[in-house]
Amino acid sequence: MQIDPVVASAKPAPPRPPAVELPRANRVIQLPDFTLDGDLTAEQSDFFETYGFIRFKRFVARERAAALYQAVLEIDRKLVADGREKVNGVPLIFGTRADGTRYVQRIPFASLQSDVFHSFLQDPRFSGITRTAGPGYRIAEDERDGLVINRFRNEAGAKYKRLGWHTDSLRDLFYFEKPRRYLNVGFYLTDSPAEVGGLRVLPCTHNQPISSMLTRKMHFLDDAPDPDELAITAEAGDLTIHDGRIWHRTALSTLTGDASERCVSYLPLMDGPLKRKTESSKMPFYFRLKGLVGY
Ligand SMILES: O=C(O)CCC(=O)C(=O)O
Ligand SMILES: [Fe+2]
Repeated sequence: MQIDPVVASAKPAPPRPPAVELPRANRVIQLPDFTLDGDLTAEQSDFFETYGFIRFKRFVARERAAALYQAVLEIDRKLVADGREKVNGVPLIFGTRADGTRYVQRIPFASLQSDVFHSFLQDPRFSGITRTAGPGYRIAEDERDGLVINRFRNEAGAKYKRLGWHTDSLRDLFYFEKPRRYLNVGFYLTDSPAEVGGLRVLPCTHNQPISSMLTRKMHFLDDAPDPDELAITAEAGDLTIHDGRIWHRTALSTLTGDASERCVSYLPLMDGPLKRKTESSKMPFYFRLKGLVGY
């Protein structure tokens, strides 16, 4: 039978499959659109304690996130202009543009370098999150790596494109401390749809024994998608919290160049002994491990 071309083209177009398919866990675990007004509600705390992560929509308006992103670019320009290689002993990770100029892909201690970020941390809702973390927790602005800004990009000169599976608590061992609960508060400066790769977590693994925290996967070397992983997508202005003991990775963007940039800051909330970093602090051993796997 001959198909009349006019009739054929009048048919509704079949629904377009999403550019990037989300992992199957995303079809089972719906990420609720929580918002954070003061302290976490009982429902929000339950979600966080159950899964080991939580996402809050519109922690700040897109415009504020865009202004904070401009502050990132300012910190970047200053670090490059000053020829800095480290901040408080923590190495910077650089990418190289096609014209040979450098940009910083991992900026530690950002709030010590920028009033804009320091004031951002004075938002009373951060104290609410700190209270949720537990008594004695504090915002670690000058400990470990302080407020870290990551700029993942997928392009030829980029050094920081993705991250293999890891737990953040492994760091504790390199500081000769028993891994304990510490929370990583993520703030999204740019949009993070599935296309730009982004955070993949293994829900509930924050409740694992230390043995599986160490050995479930090869830290940073294993980059393979896990059948049980969940993708955390977000928009500029959203905020996430994940437990440092949860297994997670950063997936490579399917886009390239500027469209692939995913800029997320991480703020550690810690308790325990206070070990302030200064310009005379030594490079943490942890970075040798990262260096070995090419970051
Ligand atoms: O890409 C992310 O959101 C997570 C980055 C991360 O896991 C890390 O810097 O330790
Ligand atoms: Fe991490």
